[in-house]
Amino acid sequence: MKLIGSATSPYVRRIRLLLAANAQAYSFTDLNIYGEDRDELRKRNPALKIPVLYDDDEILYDSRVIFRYLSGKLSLPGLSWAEENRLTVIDAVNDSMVTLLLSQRSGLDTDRDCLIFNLQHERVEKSLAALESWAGEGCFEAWDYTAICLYSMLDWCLFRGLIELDATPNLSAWFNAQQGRPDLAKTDPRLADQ
Ligand SMILES: N[C@@H](CCC(=O)N[C@@H](CS)C(=O)NCC(=O)O)C(=O)O
Repeated sequence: MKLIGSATSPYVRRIRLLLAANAQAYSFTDLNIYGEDRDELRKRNPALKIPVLYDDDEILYDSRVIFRYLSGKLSLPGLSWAEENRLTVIDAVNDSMVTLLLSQRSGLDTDRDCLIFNLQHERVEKSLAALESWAGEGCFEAWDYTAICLYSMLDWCLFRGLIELDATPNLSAWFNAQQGRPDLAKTDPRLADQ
């Protein structure tokens, strides 16, 4: 198996953590998708996004599709509808935060009162409130795919300075309880030099 991604991407990290949790060997290609490796990304995925997984004759785009593929291949339990919904909410925060970060890097003031930024801020607020409540109900106790995705998203947002966990005590306690898990240190986005 070959995983194409970057050392900072939370969507790639979730797949790296899933593969590691299931002792699946793979090679990792670390691309700078907004810089010198853009041409390589163009060759790998017409949607111009990472992660991309290669396995035998299969090429899979999108972490959700990659998870479906791996759960079949590695005989992992699939997601319940409730877990699918929680994953959608995790992805909602992640996608909005990527939009806000790229807007900031484009020189835009994301605190400005304008529709596109207001929508992202509102989505993040509502979604984090739902995740806080699910964390309080113990929905992320097992280190399964949704927990891996939640951790990868929160840690990336913290790494990029996009959130603080003070206002969400359940998420904060849950996040702190995960520290020391194997493979988290190896996949820490802070190790990346891009
Ligand atoms: N729905 C996709 C989202 C992947 C995604 O947004 N990846 C980011 C990196 S963190 C990316 O490739 N961004 C490129 C862009 O937006 O131009 C997935 O789950 O794989």
